[in-house]
Amino acid sequence: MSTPGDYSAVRKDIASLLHQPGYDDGSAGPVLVRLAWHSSGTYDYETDTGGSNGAGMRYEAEGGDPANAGLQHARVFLEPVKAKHTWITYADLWTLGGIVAIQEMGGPEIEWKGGRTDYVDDSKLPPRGRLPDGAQGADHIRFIFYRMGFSDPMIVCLSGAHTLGRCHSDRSGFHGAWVNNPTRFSNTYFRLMLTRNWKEKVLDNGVRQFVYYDEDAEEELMMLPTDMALLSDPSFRPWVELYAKDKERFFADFAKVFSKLVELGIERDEAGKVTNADNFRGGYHS
Ligand code: ZEM
Repeated sequence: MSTPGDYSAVRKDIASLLHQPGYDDGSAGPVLVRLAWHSSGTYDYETDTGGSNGAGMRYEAEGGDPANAGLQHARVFLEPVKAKHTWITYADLWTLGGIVAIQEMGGPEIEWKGGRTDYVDDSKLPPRGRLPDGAQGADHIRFIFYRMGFSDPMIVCLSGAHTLGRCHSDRSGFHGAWVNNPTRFSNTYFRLMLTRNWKEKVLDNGVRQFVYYDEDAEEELMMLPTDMALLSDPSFRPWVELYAKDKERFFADFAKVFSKLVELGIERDEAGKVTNADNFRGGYHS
């Protein structure tokens, strides 16, 4: 137990569960980052629906979306933290999980504020299909991310998260990691994208991706079709080049854009208090 609002106690406990020797590359970090992103990335500006408020992945409508396959692992990793700090909402815990994981994996410190609600407002539920499909191209990525209010440079920057973690055949159908040190936050994704000779490959399950055999790592690394679209699109590409050569700039921009991501749909007053969360029904008192 901790005092309600003591987020530093929660941060500490998230940090100490990241080491998971039996799981993937030995870290819960990447899948926690994906949980934070998919919690928030359903947001639509025009209708003010979706986003992290409500922690909708607890329910089948959102949790069972094929786009969210595998994220139950992330939620299970965080369950002991919720059991210990019962006052925190899932919506806060799932977004904070990604923030702490990025920092612990060597990434930037990212501004994060609490106060999200677990109260499910039926009028705010996102339909399925709001999250991006890795098999598609630049038009699709723009359609998905413009809906959340992101620009082309922000899209490229956010995609740099693919320096973390891997694709799982039994989750998305894609297979492999983007870089050979996938539990360390860096700009390697951009550097490899630009400098390696990526070849199209159709996997046994019929899924199409791009691969490059890394002789040093003795491992085949991968890119999604949406990743490669950043390289071929004239508005995206200069940002790939910038982030590949300027790691500091990438870290600084990523910190800004990821904190914007986890704030989608959260309204605050000047003091930072959330004004569109029903905390009586969903928050501290639930
Ligand atoms: Zn991802 N992502 N993503 N992404 N992603 C996967 C894995 C991870 C796309 C996508 O289709 C996929 C962002 C944007 C986009 C992470 C973070 C962020 C996987 C593999 C796919 C298929 C899932 C699996 O099989 O387990 C597409 C199309 C995107 C937009 C164009 C953004 C934005 C992210 C955060 C800022 C992370 C960390 C992973 C690794 C998860 C893991 O379990 O290792």
